[in-house]
Amino acid sequence: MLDSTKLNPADEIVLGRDFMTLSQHVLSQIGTFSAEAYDLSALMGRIGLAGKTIARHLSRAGLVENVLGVTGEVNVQGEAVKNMDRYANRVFLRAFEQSGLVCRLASEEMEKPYYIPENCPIGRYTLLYDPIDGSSNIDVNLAIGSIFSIRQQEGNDESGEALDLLQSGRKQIGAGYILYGTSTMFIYSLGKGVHAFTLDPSIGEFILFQEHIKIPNKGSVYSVNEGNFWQWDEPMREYVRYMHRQVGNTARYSGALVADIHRILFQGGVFLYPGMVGHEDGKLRLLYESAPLAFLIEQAGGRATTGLQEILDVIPDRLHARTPLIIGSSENVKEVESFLNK
Ligand code: AHM
Ligand code: MG
Repeated sequence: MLDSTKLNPADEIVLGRDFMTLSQHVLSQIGTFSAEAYDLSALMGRIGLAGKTIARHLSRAGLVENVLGVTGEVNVQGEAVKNMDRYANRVFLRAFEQSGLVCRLASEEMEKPYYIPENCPIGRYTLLYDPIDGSSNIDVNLAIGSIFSIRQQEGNDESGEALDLLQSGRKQIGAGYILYGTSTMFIYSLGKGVHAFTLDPSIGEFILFQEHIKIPNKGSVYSVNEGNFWQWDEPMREYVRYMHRQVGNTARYSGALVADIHRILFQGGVFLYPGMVGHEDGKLRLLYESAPLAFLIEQAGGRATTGLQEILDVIPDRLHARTPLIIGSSENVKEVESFLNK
C-alpha cells in the first residue's frame, strides 16, 4: 500500500528547496528565536516585498504610464530622476511605514534621511538603499537592481543629522541586493555567508537558490567603463592595457553595478569604477552602493578596496560621499593593486 506521508527522493529534493523561503532562511541563519531574530527576518521580508513590488511594476513597462522616462526633476546627485527611481524610492518608504522596524531610511534619491517617527520608539534599525541601481538601463529593458544596507541606529539622532551613519562599513549588520534580470533574485548576508534566492512569481516567494556562495579566487572578467579611459590616472590605464594583452581575459560591462557584481560573485573577476579627472572619488556612493557590496563580496571570500584602503574601513564625511571602487575576486583585486602601487 502507498504511504501518502512519504515522498519519493526526487520530490523530496524539489519540495525541500521550494519550502526554504527568505524569511525562514533569515531565522535559521540567526539560529535563535529572539526578538532580534524576528525583527531581522521581518525586515528582510519587507525588503523582499519592496523588491517584488518593483519587479511587478517593471514587468509592465511600456504597458502602463510612468514606468519609463524621466520625471523632469534632478536629484541630490545632480542626476535626472527617472520615473522608476522615484517610484522605487517610495515603494521602500511605504514598505517600512507602520512596520515598527525601521526608524530612519536614507537613499540615493533623498537629500536627507526620512524618518518614520511612529516606528522610532521600537525600530532601532536604519535602512540605507539605492532604489534603482543602473537607472540608464530602465528605458531599454536591461538588468537593473536595488542595493540595501542595514545598520543599528546609535543614539536618538536628536539633531536629525544622522551623524551615527558616518562610520565605517564594518558597522553594517546586513546587506544585499535585488537583481531585476531575466528572473528576480535576492542576495543577502547577515555576516554569516552570502545566500541567493529566486523569486517564484507564481507563489510570490523568494525561494532558496544557493547558500554560502563563494566567489572564485580569480576570474577572467574585468568590468569597467572604458569610455572613461583618458579620465583615469596612468596606473589604471596601464592595468587595462595589461588586461588587453592577456589571452583569455574578457570585458563585461552592463551599466548596472548590481548585474556586473552578480556575474563576478558567481564567476569571478573584478569590477572597477576608478577616480577620474575632476571626479577623484569616482561615481559610486559609499553608504548605499560600495559598502553593502563590499560587505557581501568579503563575506563570499573576495575583496573591495578604493586602491588605498579597504572599502569597509572608509569613514564617509557625508551621507552621499563617493569612493573609487575596485571589487571582486581577491587575486584580481591584488593584481589591480600591483599596478596602482608601482
Ligand atoms: P545609478 O545608481 O544612478 O544608476 O548609478 C550607478 C550606476 C552603476 O550601476 C553603474 O555601474 C554605473 O552607475 C554606470 O555609470 P557609467 O555610465 O558612468 O559607467
Ligand atoms: Mg546606484
